[in-house]
Amino acid sequence: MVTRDRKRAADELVARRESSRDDALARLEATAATPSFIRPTAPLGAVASSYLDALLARDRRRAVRTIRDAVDAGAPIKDIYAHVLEPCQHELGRRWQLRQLSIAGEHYCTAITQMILSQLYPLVVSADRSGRRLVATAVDGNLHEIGARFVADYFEMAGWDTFYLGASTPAEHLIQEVVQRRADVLAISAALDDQLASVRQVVTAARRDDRCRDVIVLVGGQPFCMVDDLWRQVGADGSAPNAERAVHTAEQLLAARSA
Ligand code: B12
Repeated sequence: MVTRDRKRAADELVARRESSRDDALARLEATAATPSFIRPTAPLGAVASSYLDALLARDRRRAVRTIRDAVDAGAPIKDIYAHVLEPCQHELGRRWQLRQLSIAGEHYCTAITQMILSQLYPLVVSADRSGRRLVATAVDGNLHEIGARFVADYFEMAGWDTFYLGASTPAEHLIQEVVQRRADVLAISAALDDQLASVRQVVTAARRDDRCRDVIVLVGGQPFCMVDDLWRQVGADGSAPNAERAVHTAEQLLAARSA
């Protein structure tokens, strides 16, 4: 009896593994069909290409120099974010999924991008302050911190005071922070479908807390880029496909609220 149960359990495990391997292969094929995120004819396309080359060559000094040269040549910081750093990060993901880049390689490249974001930060702080306040983070379980960081930096460039909490902030602690910072907007980021439950948990916690009554909740990240009204389904006030549009959405929602 025990042996038969074990055999059935083993058969189920193999079947599950095979179907998840099939899913993984299907995803791989879909990614193979995705063209590179680096297009030499796009704005700052040549810089993006050189930056990616330097990352893949594991040449940190060249990567830093490439960005510094672009800034010195007058490239706006927003363009460096949107046309160099973001497509290069997405391209690393594509290559990782195609197994052209190891996990160690992706970690190395991402660490350089994070270092560069820190170096650029003094240029991100805008002289004109709007008096508005933002708390931004990746939801509980989400280790992808760069999307929320981009969002925070764009709000900072628009004159907001921003409080960026990094990766994986548990809902309860996040709500406390929103209250203590007197945030006008809470921006939360998810990268995978299985992080949507955490998103919903934060939105529900914010809605239940009277102190967050006036807080606008924005959600974003990959899953929200794939399904148009997913933000509505998780109970948020809005979403945006990128950091630039996130600022517009927040400002529109605030203006509509005070009209
Ligand atoms: C670096 C990286 C990691 C790093 C993150 C390190 C770090 N410190 O951040 C590590 C190694 C931890 C990691 C782990 C995993 N990763 Co990963 N990762 C990436 C990668 C290559 C880059 C992410 C990044 O930096 N993007 C750059 C930012 C700027 O772009 P963005 O996140 O899209 O954000 C923009 C918009 O989405 C939007 N946005 C984002 N957040 C918000 C929030 C709001 C409110 C708004 C309005 C807008 C907004 O604006 C941003 C700026 O314009 C991506 C590839 C990709 N396509 O993004 C894969 C990727 C996201 N990872 C993936 C996977 C599968 C994983 C793992 C499951 C792998 C594994 N088996 O362990 C784990 C999951 C970990 C976890 N629990 O979260 C997949 C997800 C596929 C999916 N959606 O199902 C991707 C897409 C790779 C791929 N091609 O398959 N990863």
